[in-house]
Amino acid sequence: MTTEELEKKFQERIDAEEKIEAKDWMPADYRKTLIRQISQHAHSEVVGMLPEGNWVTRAPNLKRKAILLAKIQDEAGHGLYLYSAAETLGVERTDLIDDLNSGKAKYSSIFNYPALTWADMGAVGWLVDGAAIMNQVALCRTSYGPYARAMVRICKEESFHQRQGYDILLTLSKGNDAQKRMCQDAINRWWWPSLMMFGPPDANSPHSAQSLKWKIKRVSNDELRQRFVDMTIPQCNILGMTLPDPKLVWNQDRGHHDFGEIDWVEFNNVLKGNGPCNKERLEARLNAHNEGAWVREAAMVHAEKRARKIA
Ligand code: BYC
Repeated sequence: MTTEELEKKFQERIDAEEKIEAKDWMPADYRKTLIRQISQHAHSEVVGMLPEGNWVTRAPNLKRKAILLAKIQDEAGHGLYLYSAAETLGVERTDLIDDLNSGKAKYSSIFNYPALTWADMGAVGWLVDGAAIMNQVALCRTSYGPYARAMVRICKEESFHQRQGYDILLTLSKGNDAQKRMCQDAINRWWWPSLMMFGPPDANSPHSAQSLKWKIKRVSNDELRQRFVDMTIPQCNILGMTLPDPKLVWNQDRGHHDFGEIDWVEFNNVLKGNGPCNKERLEARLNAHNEGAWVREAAMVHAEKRARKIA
């Protein structure tokens, strides 16, 4: 078959909602796009542990600490499923991790913002995990089988993460004046960066059209963002808090909430490495990688010994 014929057959399989599996023929750009997206996603999970890790020793009680630890461990697990999914496409995990550590690879913009107070653990869980779930539930139906299957489990765990974040904020919102202020302040700081997580507007998203055609992405950046805004407002009302956007208003004609303009200059700056915590995050990743070298070496020696025993 010619490449054109193979591409046509491939698109027919996609249109028929068939899952593409690791050994199936796929266009080179489909593979490349998946490796890019899945590895960026894996890096986001791993870097996402850092702002929360910062609060483990300062959680207000043992129960909150145990829950936060479990959440952070889940994020590490998500990174591992996703690196495994990427490896099915013929890349080496070590190369992907090298790209993260050298600053070559992207990870979600959101993790370049600081977690300043305990309320940030609530806002991250509620808003950041909430935005992540909105995006990831759609990805459970992505056309690449190994990615779609990884997403199913990740989404189940993310739902618990969002609930724990909301629970932190609900407690603070019923607390004293200082706790209420802390709650509102965290929401104010995380709201706009959470909306940026969905990526640039559809009109400025270079990858969207092809990714939607290949059903790598199932819903556009703007549509997911809108769904997130609509979902979040009633939850915010229950908290008795406000969102930092004077333009947020229900639009009867559209059947959705209108909202203000996102600061895309800020977003692009964060992507270029100039966000408040970009340098700190990369340094922390690099240190963790270097300090963990002995664990990787020990695991390799153990695996080799086992392999020799079995042989
Ligand atoms: N941050 O054409 P576009 C989580 C980049 S957190 C950084 O729309 P695409 C977690 C994009 O990569 C969430 N970069 O791209 C939660 C591209 O750059 P390159 C992680 C961004 O790929 C709590 C360029 O901008 N989730 O899991 O079609 C705790 C043009 O964009 C961002 C995922 O990664 C951003 N926010 O759509 C712990 C979900 N937005 O590659 C962890 C999977 C855009 O050309 N990924 N860019 O240099 C996706 O669904 C899609 O990749 C995106 C972007 C919607 C993010």
